[in-house]
Amino acid sequence: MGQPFAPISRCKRAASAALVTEILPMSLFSPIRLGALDLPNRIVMAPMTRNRTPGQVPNALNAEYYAQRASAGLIVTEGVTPDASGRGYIDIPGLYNAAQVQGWRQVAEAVHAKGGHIFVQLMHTGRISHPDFLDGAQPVAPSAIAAPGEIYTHAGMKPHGTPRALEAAEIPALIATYGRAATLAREAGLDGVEVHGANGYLPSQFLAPNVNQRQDEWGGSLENRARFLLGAVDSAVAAIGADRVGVRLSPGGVFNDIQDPEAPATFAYVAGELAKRNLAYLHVFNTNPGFDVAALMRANYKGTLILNGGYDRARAEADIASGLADLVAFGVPFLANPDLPARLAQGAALNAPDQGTFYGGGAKGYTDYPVLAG
Ligand code: 8OZ
Repeated sequence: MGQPFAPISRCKRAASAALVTEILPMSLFSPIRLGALDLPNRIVMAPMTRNRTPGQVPNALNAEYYAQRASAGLIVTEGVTPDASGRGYIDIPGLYNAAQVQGWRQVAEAVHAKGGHIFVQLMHTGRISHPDFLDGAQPVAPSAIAAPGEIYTHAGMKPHGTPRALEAAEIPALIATYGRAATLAREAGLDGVEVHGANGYLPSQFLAPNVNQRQDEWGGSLENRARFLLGAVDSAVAAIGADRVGVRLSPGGVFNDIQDPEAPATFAYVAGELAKRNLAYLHVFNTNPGFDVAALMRANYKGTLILNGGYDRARAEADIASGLADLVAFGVPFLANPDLPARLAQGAALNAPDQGTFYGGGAKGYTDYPVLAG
């Protein structure tokens, strides 16, 4: 006899759940399971460099800034240096020593006290760095090819110099810094890490044929060019589990002089490889480089997909309802609106961002944006 009626009642529940899903499309405010986390909404705070961490140790002002934005389903922090060799901008935080772990602990506690969730973005800047940030050492890169343009240092704007091509023998240890930083992130109480594979920083430099001209197993074929990024991801996964690791990509992006004439093929391959890893998510900068980035990534990535890039509420709702995106990340709107989810829910007006205070400074333009009354 067993349980003769149980399967029937389970069936009924399943049928009615399917019906609800059909009638009510997913919205920005539908809860979602993201790897190891249950999020109350699908609104993500996108990573944004703010240059307010002198000494590279997160401070009380940084904790207040992130805590103010804890109503996001998920906060992804600004780019954080996983290894001292990778610091590429003035006053950005690191995650490679004990003081930084302590600093991140106060950020994690402040965000969690308000019910939020926070992943730290691991950003090694490779050739985009400057000796001024590296105690005089030369930045490292796949090949000795300088990025055009200049970088803002404590002594003003300076040209990007020619980086030093990494020796093959030193690459595994560099990859392992992603795993070490992921372990430190969890020690600090952060919920997970996002590997910054976008925007022309080190993993993206390895992927790009114009920047990576190596002829060993780290360059040449697509499989070889993707080895650094996938290695960094695998290092983080081995350290803290795939359900606490995400990846950010910018398919077709040209920031920091990235050029890849085969970008659709490159990113279809990378998405497919990442999909095998059961990560918490893939986070994609959805711009318009001449091919349909979101459609390409959705077709090749059968996991949780976050889209980002100039979204407003209507476009975000449309992409979530259609199933193109599972979550949407907002950058500048979150910078200027600590209560962005409430404003989106109410259709309230948004504060205008003050571009003059995006990078560097103190509380002004950082923790002093007003929230809705009541
Ligand atoms: C703009 C200015 C400074 C840094 C990125 C970390 O593009 C950045 C960044 C962007 O990911």
